[in-house]
Amino acid sequence: MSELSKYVRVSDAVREALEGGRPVVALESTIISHGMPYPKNVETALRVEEMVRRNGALPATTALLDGQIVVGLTEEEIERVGQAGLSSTKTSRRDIPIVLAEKKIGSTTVTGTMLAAHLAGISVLATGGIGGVHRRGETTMDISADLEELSQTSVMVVCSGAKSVLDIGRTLEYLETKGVPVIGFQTDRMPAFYTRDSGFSLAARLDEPADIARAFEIKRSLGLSGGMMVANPIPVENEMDAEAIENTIQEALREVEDQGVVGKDITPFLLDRIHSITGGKSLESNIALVLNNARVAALIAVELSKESE
Ligand code: PSU
Ligand code: MN
Repeated sequence: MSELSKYVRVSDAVREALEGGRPVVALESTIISHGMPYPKNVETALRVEEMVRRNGALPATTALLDGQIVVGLTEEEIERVGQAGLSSTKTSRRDIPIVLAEKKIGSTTVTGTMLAAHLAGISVLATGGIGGVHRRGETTMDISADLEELSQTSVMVVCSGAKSVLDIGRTLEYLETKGVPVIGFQTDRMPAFYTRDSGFSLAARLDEPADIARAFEIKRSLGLSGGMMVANPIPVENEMDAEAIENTIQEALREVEDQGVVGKDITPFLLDRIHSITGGKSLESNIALVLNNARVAALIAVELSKESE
């Protein structure tokens, strides 16, 4: 690990694992603060960490606390972020300096977590879904910073694609333009979070964690900048009905419009509305897919640690 800024704190366990070349998986915290209600969020975060451990890697949940980016939260710190919930600051790249200066609680988005992981020397990140180009993004220009971060920061993001609240076609176009590899894990189709197939096909598919690890290692070895997205579909038994989800999303999008929700509040608002409208059913699917992503991310991190031996 290179010399760390005093604004970054890496837990002892994570530092030792990285120094020993052992596998580590970074985990985001916006999903905890803004993606699920308390206390289900904390319970899920701890289950996700356990899933990473059970598959041979060390979890490193990240957040901004007391003026530092913390990589490898303790259970108490996860509880702190979970309790803070929506009163914590959803922290993307642009927010980091301000949240640190104000010593606020900041939960990291995929972007924030990629940055934190990269600073600490972690290569693999697990999450639920990434942000992307929003529907009507061609006029609103609402495009998640996650896409830009994937284009510049060398961290692999294991996710279940992007929610179809987004414009998945344009999200894929954007990633292609930015040179971000999008690899289907055991699938040829871009998943849409609650469903396994968004209707869009992927240019690349790899079936083995070792192959994905090798591709990442090759990209890094060649000095090709940016990250990589691994699209891991929701398990079949947890998949939701595509039409029901689409109707729910349409309803939630109308509410965004009616209530004038803008900027970074849009994604958490949509997530919350979808959970309410589906009566918590989508929350269960959400948890299932995150656990599955944590599992696959750990398997890849294990292979990656062999690659770089
Ligand atoms: N999509 C989800 N669940 C989430 C998020 C996105 O299905 O919790 C969170 C992630 O932290 C992601 C962020 O990085 O929202 C993207 O927010 P925005 O669209 O404002 O960039
Ligand atoms: Mn946005």
